[in-house]
Amino acid sequence: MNKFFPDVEAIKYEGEDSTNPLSFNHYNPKEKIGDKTMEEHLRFSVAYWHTFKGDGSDPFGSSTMQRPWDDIKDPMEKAKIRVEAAFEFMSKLGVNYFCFHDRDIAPTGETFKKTNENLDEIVDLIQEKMDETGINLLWGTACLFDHPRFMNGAASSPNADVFAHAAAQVKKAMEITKKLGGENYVFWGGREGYETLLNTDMGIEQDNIARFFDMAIDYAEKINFEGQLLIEPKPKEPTKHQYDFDVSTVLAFLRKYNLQDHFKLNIEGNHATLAGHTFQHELQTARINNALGSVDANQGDMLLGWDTDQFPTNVYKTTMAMYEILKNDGLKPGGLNFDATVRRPSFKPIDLFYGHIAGMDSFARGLKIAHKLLEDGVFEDILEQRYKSYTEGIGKKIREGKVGFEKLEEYAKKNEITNSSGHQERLEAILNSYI
Ligand code: XUL
Ligand code: CO
Repeated sequence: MNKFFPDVEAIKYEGEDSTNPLSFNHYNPKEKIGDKTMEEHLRFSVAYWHTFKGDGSDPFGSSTMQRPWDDIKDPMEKAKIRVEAAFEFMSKLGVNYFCFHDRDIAPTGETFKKTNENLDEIVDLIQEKMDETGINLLWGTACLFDHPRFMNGAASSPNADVFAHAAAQVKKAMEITKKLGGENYVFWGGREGYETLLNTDMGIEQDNIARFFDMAIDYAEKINFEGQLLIEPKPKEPTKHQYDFDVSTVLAFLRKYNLQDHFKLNIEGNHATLAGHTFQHELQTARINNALGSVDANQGDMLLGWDTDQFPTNVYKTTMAMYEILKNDGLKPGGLNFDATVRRPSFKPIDLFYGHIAGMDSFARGLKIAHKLLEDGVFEDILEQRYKSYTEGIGKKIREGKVGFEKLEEYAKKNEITNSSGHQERLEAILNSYI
């Protein structure tokens, strides 16, 4: 496989001192960090939509990207060449997983039936390539937001015919995900949200989404799909207000409709920041609720209020993300999917390698630093000290539910309060010394 990216050989780990831009400085797949190799910890995945479909167009201009399949006109032919190129790219990069939307991999046909036939043909080709390379499917999903029929949402559309179409599409997407051995299946809200409450009944729309998820659970069971179902929160874009706003909103939704045992969350870096949280906040909120499933590894730009889907190169953020992931005992069967795209002026095919290498090295560094922080018990010891008052005396009784307001009033009347400093600045300096 050396047809589409002839100037690039397999990317290798060359250590921190290497200046070869087509090498890893930190990601050394077989190196053990604690009890697992880096490859097992990180479970990197390439996003088909950005890397093999992204053309660099934005609301102000047309495509900029130069890609090996640009000259091919026939849509099915193009889809096949993309598959070939994708597997050459992923093999050279040394990534073991990929993710796709149904509409990324195959073109739509005149009818729904023809669209599914197109999908089947491409899925067979993908299967062949997966067998040949050993690359696996991290997750599949359905694109329920691009086609004009989904202008008002999919499962939340006020039009029941749209709901039905979305169900048919997810049914097929689950089937192909299962066929390809997908380890997870993702639901991202797409256009499940609203523009104005003047024409929206949130109650009906959210009940309908829950009904849709019930059906998805039933169908997964029916076809014996054993992968993890994931919901990906996002606060805005494309709709003004997305129903899957953030981790807490999704957890409340799942609990309201008694769906919490069936889903975990796929947390995306830039979606967290758009919701006004840090990436780590969202990861920890999911982790403490036993709902951290997978990660869309990217970053935003703090000066922009939209989803820039940049490759994650901020080592502070990758460190704190890996800290949460290690505390979660990993992500498996989830992984780190680069839901990230090169910038519009990074239009050369080689930039796809640079982008992924930068993301992989940043997460590998984050993993090493987070592991050291945990090994040294840096923040663990501080937390233990900070919450010590709950391990004995009145605090222990509070934790064990042995006292109420009256007993606490008695206690409070007799006891002076002495607070301790949070030492935040010192902690930030310690973190700096590890980074
Ligand atoms: C959109 C987004 C999606 C999902 C999959 O912001 O993140 O690409 O990851 O539908
Ligand atoms: Co995403």
